[in-house]
Amino acid sequence: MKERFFVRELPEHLGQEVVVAGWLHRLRDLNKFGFAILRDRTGLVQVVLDSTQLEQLKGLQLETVLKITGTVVKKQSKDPQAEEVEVQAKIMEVLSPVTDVLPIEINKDDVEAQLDSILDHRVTTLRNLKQRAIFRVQAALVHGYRAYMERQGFTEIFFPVLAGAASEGGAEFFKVDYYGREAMLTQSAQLYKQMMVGVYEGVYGLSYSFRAEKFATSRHLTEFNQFEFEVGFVDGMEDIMAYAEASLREMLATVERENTSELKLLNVTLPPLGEHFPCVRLKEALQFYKEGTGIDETKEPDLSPAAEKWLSTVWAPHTHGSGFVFVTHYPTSKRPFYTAVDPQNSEETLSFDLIGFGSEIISGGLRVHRYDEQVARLKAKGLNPADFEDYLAMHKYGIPPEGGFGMGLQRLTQNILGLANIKEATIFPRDVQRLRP
Ligand code: AMO
Repeated sequence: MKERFFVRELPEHLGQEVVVAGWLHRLRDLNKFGFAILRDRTGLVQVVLDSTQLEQLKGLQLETVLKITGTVVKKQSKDPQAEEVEVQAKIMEVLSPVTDVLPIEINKDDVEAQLDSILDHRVTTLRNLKQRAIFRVQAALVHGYRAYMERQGFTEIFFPVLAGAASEGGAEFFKVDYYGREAMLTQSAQLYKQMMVGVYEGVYGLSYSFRAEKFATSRHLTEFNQFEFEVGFVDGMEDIMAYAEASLREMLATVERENTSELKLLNVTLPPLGEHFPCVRLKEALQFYKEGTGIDETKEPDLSPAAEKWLSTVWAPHTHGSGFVFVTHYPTSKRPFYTAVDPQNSEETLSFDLIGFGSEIISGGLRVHRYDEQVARLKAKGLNPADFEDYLAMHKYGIPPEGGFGMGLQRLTQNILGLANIKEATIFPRDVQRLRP
C-alpha cells in the first residue's frame, strides 16, 4: 500500500491528510460519532468516526481490517495505550470484514486465558500487543548474534534437519521413515558445525533442534532453535567462553537499542551483566549452593533447576553484579562423545554451561579433535564408530583444536523476559501434547 503511513509516524504529520490501515482493535460507538482504535505493526491510534462510518461497521467485529483516509489532529480524549494524535476519518474502507467474534479477547493489556487456550488460538492471541512484543525481542536477539558473528569474520551456515546419526546421545530423538530407511531429526547441528570448522574455521547459524522429551516442563520443548557456534585454532575452553559472553552482551545491547518500547510494554529490565561473567567449576558451584542454602547436592553430576536458579539469581548478582555465571568441568560420564576430556583429570570434561537469569541457556566446550581419541571416545560411550564415518572424516583429514557452543533461542528469550513457561517464548510451540497450530 504505497500511500500508507504507520501509526508511529503520525505525530510528525500533524494537520496533514494521511492513509492509515490496520485492524479494528477496539470500538466505542457513541451513536452520532465513535472512536475506533486501529492497530498496525507499529502501534495503536484512535480514529474518530462519524455516524455513516459507524453504520459501515454494523455487523462487523473487532479485527476487521480497515483502510482510513483522514486528518491527523491533536488527540482530545485520552486512551493511555494510543499515540498523542488521532485521525479524523474522511473515508473508511473495509478491506477485510470480520463477522465472527474472537475466541479470546486480545485488546486488553494481557490476554486473560490459560496458556493452553492462548496457544490454541495463537493465530489471533499473538496480535495482543504484549504477546507480539515477545517475538520482536526474539528477532532482535538474532540480529545481535548475526552482527557479532559477522564482525568476527565467521561464516553463517544452514544445517540439515534430517540426519542418519544422533549427536547428543541418549534416547531423545525422533525417528523418521525416510523412503523405508530410518532417519532422525537432528538434536542439534553439532556434527555439522564441527565439520565446517575444517573448512571455514569459524561458523555460526541458527539451527532447528528436536528432542523427544518424555515430559512437558516449563523449560523444554520438543522443537527449538539454537544459536550454534564453532571455531578452530583455540588455545582452550576460555576462548570459547569469551565468544559466548561477547556475543550475548551484543545480543542484549541490540535488544536494548531496538526494543525500547517492547521492553517498556513488557515491564522488563534486562538482567545485570557485571564487568565479566563469573566462572566456577561444577564442584565449586554445588559447594556454594550448599553453603548458601543448606541444600546438599554436592554428590550430584549436574545442577538441579533450583541450584541453577539460585546461582544465577542470588549468588552471581550478589558476588559479581551479574545475572550470568559459567559453570565448567562437567563429568565425562554426563557429556556427549565429542566433548574434550580434561588432561588433568579424565573424570571431568573441558565443557561449560552458561546459567543465565534462572536456568541454563548455553552449553559448550572444547571438542576432541584428534582422530584416534575420537574413535576411542565413541567406543567408550557404547557407540559404533562406523556409524560416524562422515563425522570422523574431518578428524582423519585434519581439524584444528576447536570448540563451540549452542544457545537456546527460546530459553534465552524466556529467561531475559522472565516468562514462566518457555512456550510463551515460542511462536508455535511443540511439546509432548502439542502439534498445532
Ligand atoms: P544442549 O543439549 O545443552 O547442547 O543444548 C544447548 C542449549 O539449547 C537449549 N535447549 C533447549 N531448549 C528448549 N527445549 C529443549 N528441550 C532444550 N534442550 C536444550 C538450552 C541449552 O543450553 N550441541 C550442544 C551444544 C554445544 O556444545 O555446542 C547441545 O545441543 O538453552
